[in-house]
Amino acid sequence: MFGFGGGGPSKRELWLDRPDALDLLAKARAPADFKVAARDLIVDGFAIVRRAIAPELCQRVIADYYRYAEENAAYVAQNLDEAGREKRLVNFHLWSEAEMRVISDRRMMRLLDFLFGEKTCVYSTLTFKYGTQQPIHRDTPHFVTWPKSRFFGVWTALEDVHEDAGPLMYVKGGHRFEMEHERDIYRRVQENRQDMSYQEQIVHALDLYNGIVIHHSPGAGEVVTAPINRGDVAIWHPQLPHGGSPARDPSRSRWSVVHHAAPEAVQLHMMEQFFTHDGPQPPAPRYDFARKAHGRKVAASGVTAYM
Ligand SMILES: O=C(O)CCC(=O)C(=O)O
Repeated sequence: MFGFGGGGPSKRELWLDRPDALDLLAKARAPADFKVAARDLIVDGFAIVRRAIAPELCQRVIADYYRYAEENAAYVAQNLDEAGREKRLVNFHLWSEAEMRVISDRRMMRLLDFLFGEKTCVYSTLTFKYGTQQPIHRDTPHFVTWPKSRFFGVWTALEDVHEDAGPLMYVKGGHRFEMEHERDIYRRVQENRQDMSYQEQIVHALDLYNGIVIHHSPGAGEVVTAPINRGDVAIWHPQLPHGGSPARDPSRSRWSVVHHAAPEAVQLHMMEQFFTHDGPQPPAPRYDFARKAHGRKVAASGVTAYM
């Protein structure tokens, strides 16, 4: 594995988040393009690796999706949004060998190993036929780890992203702003909303958290859209505010797959733990690994389904 030699950073923190991250990077042993990606993540919270995935493989994922849709026509018809477009498909890599290949690409995985400083596994995926138009948000509540920030969103364009299709957007450098601690937000909800059930309180805490991210984002950095073409892979820091920009033409496709990447030694936890779990020790493990794909462990953490 590429890295830092004997005196490298400890695994207690993401080395990219250390105040001396750029010095560490200068000393690291890694290919030049890995270092560029690491630098962009340190400074901007966002990096693009151009032409990382072969165009033919991207096309095979789309062809697999059409085969899936044909074989599951009734299920697809039940999962359309108000505009009649398919919703996002979770864990399509468990159905499509081509998608599994995209997300476990050998070189991208080695880059992620370098960024985490430890071996990366395959966790879960979302496959999008259309732009998400999702408001600016941080992913941390949905993919929380102990130690913190052991997560990257890894987004592959399966086709060239047209500017009218709602390109990915993000707040440049926005991964650095501090906000009220999540357990303080939850405590406030517990105190003030005793009329709510536990689940409602968690969802309300998430709404407040997302509101704070949206409120702080404009002052934290420039909001930019990323020009991304087929086979390019974008990686974002877990704390980076990002989303899908509004689509001028929502009927235009924007084929893409996002892989939620974590080290195999660290479990990804969900928003209940994010708001309620205290202390340095992680909660009990949630999932096991069912198999390996291209030398990488694959989490047994769900099924292929629309969401
Ligand atoms: O693909 C997009 O438009 C946004 C995706 C996103 O925000 C996410 O997966 O967290």
